[in-house]
Amino acid sequence: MSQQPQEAPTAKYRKDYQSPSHSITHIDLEFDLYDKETIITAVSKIKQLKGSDSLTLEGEQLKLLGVYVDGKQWSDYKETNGSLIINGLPKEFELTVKTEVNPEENSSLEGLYKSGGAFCTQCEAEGFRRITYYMDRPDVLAVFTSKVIAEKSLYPYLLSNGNKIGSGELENGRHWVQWQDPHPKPAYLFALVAGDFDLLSDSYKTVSGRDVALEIYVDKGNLDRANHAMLSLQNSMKWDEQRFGLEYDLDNYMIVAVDFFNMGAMENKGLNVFNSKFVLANEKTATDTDYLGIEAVIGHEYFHNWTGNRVTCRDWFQLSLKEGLTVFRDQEFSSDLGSRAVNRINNVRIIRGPQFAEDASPMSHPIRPDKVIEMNNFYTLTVYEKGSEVIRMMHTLLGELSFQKGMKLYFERHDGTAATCDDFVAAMQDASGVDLTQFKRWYSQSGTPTINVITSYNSDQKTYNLIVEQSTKPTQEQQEKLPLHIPLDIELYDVDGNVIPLQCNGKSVSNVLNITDEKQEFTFDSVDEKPIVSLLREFSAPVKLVYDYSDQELMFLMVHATNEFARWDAGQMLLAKHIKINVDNVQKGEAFELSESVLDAFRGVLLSRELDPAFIAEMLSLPSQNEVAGWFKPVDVDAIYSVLKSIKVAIATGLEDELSAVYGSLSQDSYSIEHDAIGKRALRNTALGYLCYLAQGNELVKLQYQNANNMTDTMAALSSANQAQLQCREDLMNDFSEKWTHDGLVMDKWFAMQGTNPSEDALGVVKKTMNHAAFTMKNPNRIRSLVGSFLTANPVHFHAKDGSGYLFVGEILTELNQSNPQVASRLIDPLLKYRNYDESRQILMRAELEKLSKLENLAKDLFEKVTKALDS
Ligand code: B3K
Ligand code: ZN
Repeated sequence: MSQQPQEAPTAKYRKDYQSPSHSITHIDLEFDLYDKETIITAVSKIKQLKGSDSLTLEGEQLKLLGVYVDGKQWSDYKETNGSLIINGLPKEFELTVKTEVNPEENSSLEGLYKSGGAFCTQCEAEGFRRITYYMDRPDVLAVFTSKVIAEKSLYPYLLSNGNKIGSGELENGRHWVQWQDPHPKPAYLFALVAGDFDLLSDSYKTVSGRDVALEIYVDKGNLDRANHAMLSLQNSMKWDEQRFGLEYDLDNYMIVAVDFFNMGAMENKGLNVFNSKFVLANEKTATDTDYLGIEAVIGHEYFHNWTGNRVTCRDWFQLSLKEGLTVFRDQEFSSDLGSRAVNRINNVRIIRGPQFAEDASPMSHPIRPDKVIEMNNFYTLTVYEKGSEVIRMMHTLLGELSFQKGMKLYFERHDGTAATCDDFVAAMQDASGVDLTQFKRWYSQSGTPTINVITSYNSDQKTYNLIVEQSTKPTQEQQEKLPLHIPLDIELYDVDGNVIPLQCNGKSVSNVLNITDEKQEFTFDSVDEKPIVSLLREFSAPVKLVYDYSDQELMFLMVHATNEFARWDAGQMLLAKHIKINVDNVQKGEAFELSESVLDAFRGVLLSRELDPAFIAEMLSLPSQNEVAGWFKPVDVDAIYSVLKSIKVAIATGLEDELSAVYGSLSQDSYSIEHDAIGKRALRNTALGYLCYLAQGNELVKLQYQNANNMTDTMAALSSANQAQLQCREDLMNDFSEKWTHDGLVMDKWFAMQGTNPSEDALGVVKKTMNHAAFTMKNPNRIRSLVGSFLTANPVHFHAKDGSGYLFVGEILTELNQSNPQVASRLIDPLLKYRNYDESRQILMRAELEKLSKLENLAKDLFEKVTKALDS
């Protein structure tokens, strides 16, 4: 068995890419599945492409049982740490590699492992090398055949990619099924599942009339929770045909829901493996947010079939080629099916909150990284979400029609191959004629650009002038920054809210300005009065906007901006101004203040009869504590918490009548997940989130909890009780836990409440909760719900001055470094940002990082992040 590397892990660089030395056209796998000793036989057809007669294969945590070339035992090989080097090979040969692995002991949930009673695999990014020695890189594409053998009574379903081509019975109660995937693919898209499930079957007729069998496999007893996933899959298939002209290419599409999974889901060809969180839902167990999450993730994995699987990545530095693009596609899917404005708002919250924070952290990297130690560390908000923003900017610059032409050309050129981000941009440029040369810097430059805007009006000339300056601060790994090509979408209004058409030299011009220089000036003519400008409409670029808006202008835009996103954004900017003023007040020991006019602006929104309730709910939601933290250095955690709470109480007090009226008028008798119904619930529960701070709060929350006929309303009550620390909190929490202890997935919601509990003894509560019957450190969902929410959403207690929060997290990370390094590496992020805090907190946080850096057997995952943080 090869060991974890003892010497310092080494980095790989994008610039060092070399094409593969050999091709593998076919691989024929056989799995003889046993809990502790699974034997894998891999027979590959290999051709030499370059000069040398030796072949290097990757492998980790494997017991090598034998190597054969063209059927003959081969001894001219060397097994090193992480690789197998086979020498003296012919130009073309059949290689057989026999390995043994221990799925039961595999707690990393990478490679072949047991999830509950089932065997399953996770191979992206580099997990296939934990199954057999192979050229485990995305630019080696082979036709996979897989034979799966296991005990029939325990594992009646034996699944792998593609079409079933054979099956049979064996002695000793074992059976086998053989699969073949006709589409050549890299090893990271391989999957195997063996288990006993309930099965939901349906079908889909593609646009060209082919019937596709759709199958969703869930744990026994969960069949009534799979319908929404099935509907979402059918909707995804239809949407991709209609909007992108892309049809599914196999006769079956299988999804398996498993409880033990490191991330959301995995797009393995024809056999997606999903975290059960993103499959299972009914109104009793899932919130509206869960339903929407399922739709988005089912869509995302399905859309990967073209953007990821049919065209894959040449190397892992190109990850955003498939992820940024597929996130863009899933965002468009959700927006076309639901509310575009609400979707945009939620995506922008992620960019402005955690993604901007990542850009400013020791882990900052371009959407196409240049240097990687552990690939799993780069499945980041930058690669995914900022990557999607980069695709969206191209969409804005080209327009839907040319963008779709670009997609078509991309598939014509690269279908069935492994491509690069440059290939994608080239297709977009060639199909549209839009010059994207400078735009490509978005792929190589990290950090968040700032756009500074100064405006002036000339009443004699009737001209309006915009001076736009852009700059990007140096990031840890990249000091030099160049000007980017930034699409800046703007609109002008007259005092009555009418749109003033944009004209330059008498000619009408686009709303989207091309910002390409460090400093640029735009002059618009025929502007008859001093206008009000709406800037960065639709968040047309992932940048920080600096513009000196007055309160009055923002209140005007909240009402008159034609773009719904811009209205919401004006509300957020107004809140931001007053949050900043009050943080300053708190720090100076002065009183909290919020003017009547600000309250009036939100009163107007609340009383609007035209606006969609879902949108009003977003307008009334404050920026998160984490987003606000990004505006300050050093971050004053306690002051920010107290200001956000004071704003809540001020709005609740000032708008009590309106909030109560809205709350009373929006109750619904039955539950449906139509968007209209979701919107009403969202607004009603937003109102509750304010009213809970008032005298009536305790009764109101208790009543809602008792009367709720769906999980959305139950959780809204529980979360209000939690945040406002209501007297009923404990009773409601106990009731919930008694009802759901048997169901880990539902209990995750409860664990998150414990993780974010604002009581004095928050950490004590978290520690105690770790002994709850439904909690286990083996399940990533449980860890993220309890410990993850403490770290990311309970800043006051995670950052407790005595360092107790940091110490606790250090201990958890030490444990996870052994059992599941990928999960450890996700959790550590808040600790990396220690430089943002005051000196005494910095010292305490750094001490934990230093302890971790000295761990024996520190996994590559943590090594990479800890080293970067300590170097900062
Ligand atoms: N491609 C997978 C993520 C794999 C993560 C590996 N650590 C899911 C997705 O983005 O669709
Ligand atoms: Zn993806």
